[in-house]
Amino acid sequence: MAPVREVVLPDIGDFKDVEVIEVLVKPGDDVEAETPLITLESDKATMEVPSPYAGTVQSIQVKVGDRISEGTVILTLAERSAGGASAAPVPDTATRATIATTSAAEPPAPTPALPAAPAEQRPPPALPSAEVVRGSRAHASPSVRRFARELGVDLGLVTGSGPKGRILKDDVTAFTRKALSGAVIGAPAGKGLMSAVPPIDFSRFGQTELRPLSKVKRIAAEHLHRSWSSIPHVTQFDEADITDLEAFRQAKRKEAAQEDIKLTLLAFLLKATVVALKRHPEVNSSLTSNGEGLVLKKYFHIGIAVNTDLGLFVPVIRDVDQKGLYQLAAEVQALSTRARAGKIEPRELQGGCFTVSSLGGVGGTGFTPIINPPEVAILGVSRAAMRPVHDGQGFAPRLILPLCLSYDHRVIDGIAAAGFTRLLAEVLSDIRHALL
Ligand code: CAO
Repeated sequence: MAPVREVVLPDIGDFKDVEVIEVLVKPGDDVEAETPLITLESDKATMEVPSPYAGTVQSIQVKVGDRISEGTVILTLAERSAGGASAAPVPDTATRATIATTSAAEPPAPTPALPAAPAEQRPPPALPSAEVVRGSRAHASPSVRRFARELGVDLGLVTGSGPKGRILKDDVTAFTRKALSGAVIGAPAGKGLMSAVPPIDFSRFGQTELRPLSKVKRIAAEHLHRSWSSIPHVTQFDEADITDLEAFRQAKRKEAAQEDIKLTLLAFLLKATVVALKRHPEVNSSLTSNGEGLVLKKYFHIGIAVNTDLGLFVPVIRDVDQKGLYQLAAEVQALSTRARAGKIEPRELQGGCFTVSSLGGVGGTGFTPIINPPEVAILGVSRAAMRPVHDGQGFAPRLILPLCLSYDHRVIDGIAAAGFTRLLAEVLSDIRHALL
């Protein structure tokens, strides 16, 4: 007969009286070595206790809510040998479980590049999608994360009903049910979202050619769809008179060129954006996953939409507030060159607070960019053009830059958005505003 052994909680470091938040097995379950048995949660971490060997669970000695410490008996297990039948001898030391520690906030996975929506950086290697990134900040145990991953559920969209808002398995199940019934907007995207259009045989109407979408474009499509369908977007338009700024840029271009820097308008836009973000902190924020609060960011990392043959990438320029115009211009140049060569690192796509999408090099008078979640606003910039502007006495030719700010109306109200773009326009019209 297989020997029945007690599985006890091993040494888990400085933790004592740690709460059991999940019991993952029941009597009669066959488990393998390393199968998670229970989940513990302390102030600092969520930990799974795996089985020390294969066997059949006989009885369980702990329940959810219990507080346990090293040496507490968790359950009894009838040990199974490799052949499946009789028992292997148990080591003379007490049976030891090992601890797999998973911080409640796992390190974020590489962030997707979002254009006016996201596109994952990713030539060859497959990057995790935005839902994984968002979900990684959710409060959930490793087993619930696994469960959500299997179902393709973005934990960032699920409201937790457990203690301290923790997401339980039942919450994921309920969310999935709602999503399947169409009650959740922007939920489990995946293929479902993209297959809304019924297959049509276009060859009935004429000659066609099938061109597969790149991986970047496919992932971007999902992000765009999710952002567009789950965030109430409003776009605020404004114009900046950049005549003086352009004169200054032209005056500095040669000097910059001597340092191999192409001083384009984008560097000025980044700098001006920081001024506006500082005065409008809600624009530099993210909604908490339960939608009940705002995370205000005290750093200024700004993503720039870069068009490449693979699709759109949004590499992030860090600490824009601490950098000069030449350095910003050099970084824009370096990042866009690397993005186009497919050489952007995943970490360079992470951590953005706000995105600037400039179509100024191409043309157009305005567009409605799509927010790059978890950000709450994105600035679109179209091509500046000379226009006659009345100065009270007569018309004068002025260089006018169109600005388009799309914002999440749950977070930012219309007055704030208009204030943001107005301030941006003022700073760009007279860069001395940046000093105020
Ligand atoms: N108005 C007029 N001219 C502009 C301008 C504007 N708003 N913005 C840029 N230009 C000019 C530049 O100054 C440059 O001219 P000069 O050589 O005389 O200086 C020229 O247009 C080309 O600029 P650029 O686009 O190469 O450089 P940039 O720094 O302005 O932009 C980058 C860099 C990476 C943002 C840009 O190349 C790019 O990829 N833009 C596309 C982003 C995109 O697709 N967004 C849409 C997302 S929605 O799907």
